Amino acid sequence: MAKNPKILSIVLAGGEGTRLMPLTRDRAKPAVPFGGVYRLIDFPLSNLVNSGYRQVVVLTQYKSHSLDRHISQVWRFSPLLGSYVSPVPAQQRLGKHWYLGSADAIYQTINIIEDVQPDIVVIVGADHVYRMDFEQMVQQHIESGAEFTVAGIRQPIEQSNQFGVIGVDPEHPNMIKNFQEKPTTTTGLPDNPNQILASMGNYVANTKALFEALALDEKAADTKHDMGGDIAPYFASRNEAGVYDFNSNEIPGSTATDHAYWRDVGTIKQFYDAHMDLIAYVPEFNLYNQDWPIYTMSGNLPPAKFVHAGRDRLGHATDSIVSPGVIVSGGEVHHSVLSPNVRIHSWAQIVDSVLFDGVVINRRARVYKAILDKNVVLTENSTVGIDTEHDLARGFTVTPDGITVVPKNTIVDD
Ligand code: ADQ
Repeated sequence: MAKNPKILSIVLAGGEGTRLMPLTRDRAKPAVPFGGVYRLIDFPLSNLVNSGYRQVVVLTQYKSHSLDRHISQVWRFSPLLGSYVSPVPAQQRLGKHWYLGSADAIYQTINIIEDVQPDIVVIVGADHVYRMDFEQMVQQHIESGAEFTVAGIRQPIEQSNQFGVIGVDPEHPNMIKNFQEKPTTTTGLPDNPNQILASMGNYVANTKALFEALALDEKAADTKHDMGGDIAPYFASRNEAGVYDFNSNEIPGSTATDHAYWRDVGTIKQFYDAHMDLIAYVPEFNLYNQDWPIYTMSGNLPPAKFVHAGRDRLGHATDSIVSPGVIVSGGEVHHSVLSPNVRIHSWAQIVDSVLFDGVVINRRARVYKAILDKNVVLTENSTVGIDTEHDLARGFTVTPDGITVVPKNTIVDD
């Protein structure tokens, strides 16, 4: 391996995100707004850029229009300086099919990787909220001699069917003995039977070995062409897979509270909870750590404004994140996330909720424990999340935990 290996990063951004419906009705999961001003893809891309990796291809596929637009508007680097983030849509390059799985998506992009000729490929998912210095993982990968390294994090054993489960070799704790994708039953870790070591879906691979694995996988009969389901187990079976412990990743400016924070936001409940983590008194995930910034661009917007519209109409927000372009005029907001251009009018109440761009809450309307997608309008006196039976009857999504989701552009009129 060269002293300064050439690194190409690949972001897998083609997932459908069916469990996030209706937020993924019109957009790819990585394009789902998060934390007021961001989209999910801003997290992996910020991590890559902060790690010093500026040659990035983003593999898109499903409803990728808003994702492509966001990448080209926000993440345009100077190709002159050798830095780029390029969206690569599925192209049916190697046959008349869309990408079958994440491994096939990379295989179909092989010509782009060959053009760059990297020594190492860093492959990351696009659906998680976290900070990570990939350079630390790459260093361990090189030192360990593994052909393929998987980032691992401890998770409760009950969730093993949602993750790739890593079995570590007790004699060589940096190497993977076996890898099972989303097993229905598994055993816990030797030092804690209630936990497993889960794959984070982030991989570092030597390019040559990866190409060989992908080419074999492409021809195999019994495969889902999936990085977690097929490629990671292939390297594990050859004793060539290493594991990188995410807990050892050091981020400048992080605190004991948000060290090694990582959330899969694949379901509405997880997505909602991760928002609540942002607004906790001591945030579980600190957006304000400028030593490892999360980048985005939310347009040329004026600052947020709070209007005292009358004696009992003191427009205010507490324990909340309020984005640029918002006006809270005579309404109350508590423990909520407001995205740009939201309007809250007199006597309205918003509690424990997440409002996307352009939402309008008219007078005396009330919102509790809800996610309102882009441009939702609540007419005067209407409610969301107050009566979940009524929400269901109106066709809104209500999770078993009582989170109501109102789809994009809905006019809520009781
Ligand atoms: P999942 O997230 O269930 O598990 P998958 O649906 O393949 O796996 O998604 C992984 C990433 O690839 C996501 O970012 C997704 O958007 C993207 N993706 C999926 N299909 C794609 C395609 N055809 N083209 C481009 N991108 C695609 C994975 C691993 C598990 C691991 C969890 C961690 O398989 O082993 O534990 O991530 O959340």
